[in-house]
Amino acid sequence: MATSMVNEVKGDDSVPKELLLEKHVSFLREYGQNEDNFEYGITDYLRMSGVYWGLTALDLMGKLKELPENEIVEFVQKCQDPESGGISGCINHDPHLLHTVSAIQVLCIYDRLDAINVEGVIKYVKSLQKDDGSFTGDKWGEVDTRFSFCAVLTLSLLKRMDAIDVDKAVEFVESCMNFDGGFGSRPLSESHAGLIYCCVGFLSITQRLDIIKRDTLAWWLCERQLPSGGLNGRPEKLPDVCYSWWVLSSLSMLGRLHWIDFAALEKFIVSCQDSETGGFSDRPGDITDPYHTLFGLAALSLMGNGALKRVNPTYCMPQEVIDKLELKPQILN
Ligand code: GRG
Ligand code: ZN
Repeated sequence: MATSMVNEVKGDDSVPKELLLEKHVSFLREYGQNEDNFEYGITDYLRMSGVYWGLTALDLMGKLKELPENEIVEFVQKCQDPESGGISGCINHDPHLLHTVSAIQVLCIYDRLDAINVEGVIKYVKSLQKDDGSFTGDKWGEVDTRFSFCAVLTLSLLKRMDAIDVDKAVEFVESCMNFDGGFGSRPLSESHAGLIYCCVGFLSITQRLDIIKRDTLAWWLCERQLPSGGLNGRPEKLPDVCYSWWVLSSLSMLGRLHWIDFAALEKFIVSCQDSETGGFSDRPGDITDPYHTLFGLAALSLMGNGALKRVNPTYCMPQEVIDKLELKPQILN
C-alpha cells in the first residue's frame, strides 16, 4: 500500500468525522456474546484482557451496565489457579501476569476484589521477581519490562507494594533506558512506545519519574506524530490508533501532552472508526476490535473529550476508580 494512503487521512465522505459512541457501545456489548465471531474463536487465550479492554471502554462512555457483572466476576474467579494464585486468560489455561493484571483491573472497576483470593495473587506476583529485580510473565521465565509494569500495577491496586523489592525492580527498569531517553523490553533493546508506556507507568507508580531524561524522552515521543496526525511506535513505522494511547499517556505522565497536535491526532483517531460495525481499527479502513477501541477512546479522553469520562494515564482506568482507591501515581506538571 502506498505510504501516502496511511500517512494522510482522506477527506472524502467515507471517512467518519464524528465520534460514533452509540455504535461503539453496541459493538462492545455484542463482541463478547457472539461465540461464532471469528476473532472470538481464535483469541481464547486473550479473553481476560479482552474483558478489560471492553469493560474499560464502556465505562469511559458511561455504559458499564451494558455487560453482565456477575457473569464476568464469576469468569475471573474460575480463571484463578488455586495453586499458584495467578489468573489465566481463559478457563483451564495457564496463569500469566498479563491476564492477572487485567483481572485485577476489572475487579477494581466493579469494586469486587472480595470475589477472589487476593493473597494468592500477591504470592503469584512475588514469585515472579528475579534476583536482578526483573519480572517474568509466568513460570516459563520470559523477562520483559512489560511484566515489571504489570507487577506494580497489580500490587499497587491491591495496596501491597511491600510484597516485592521495589528498589531492585527500579534498578532493572533503569538498566533498560536507552541513549534516546526511551526504553525497550530488556537491557540494550530498541526503544518502543509500548514499552516506554510500561516503563514510564512503572516509574509513575513507584514515584521514581526523577530517573527519566524528561525532555529527551518527550521529544522522541512527540516525533512519533506523522503527517496524517496519527502516531507510530518507533521511527519509520506506520501510524496505529493504539500508539495514540502508548505515546499520549507517557507524555501526560511527563507533563508534555501539549507537544502533540491534538486536532490532527483527533482527526486520525476518528477516521479509524467503522461507521457500520462500530469500534476502532488500527488504521482507517481496517477491521475494528475492542483493543483499538479502548485505546482510541482513552486517547480522546486524555485530550479532554467531554463526551467521555476522564482516564488515568498511568492505570488506563477511569480516574474516578483510581480516586476511590486513593491511589496517587506520580504525574509531572
Ligand atoms: C494496563 C493498558 C495496560 C497495559 C498493560 C501489556 C501492557 C501492559 C502493555 C503493552 C505495551 C506494548 C508493548 C504495546 C505495543 C504493542 C504493539 C502494537 C506491538 C507491535 O509491535 P510491532 O513491532 O509493531 O509489531 P510496529 O507498530 O512497531 O510495526
Ligand atoms: Zn495497534
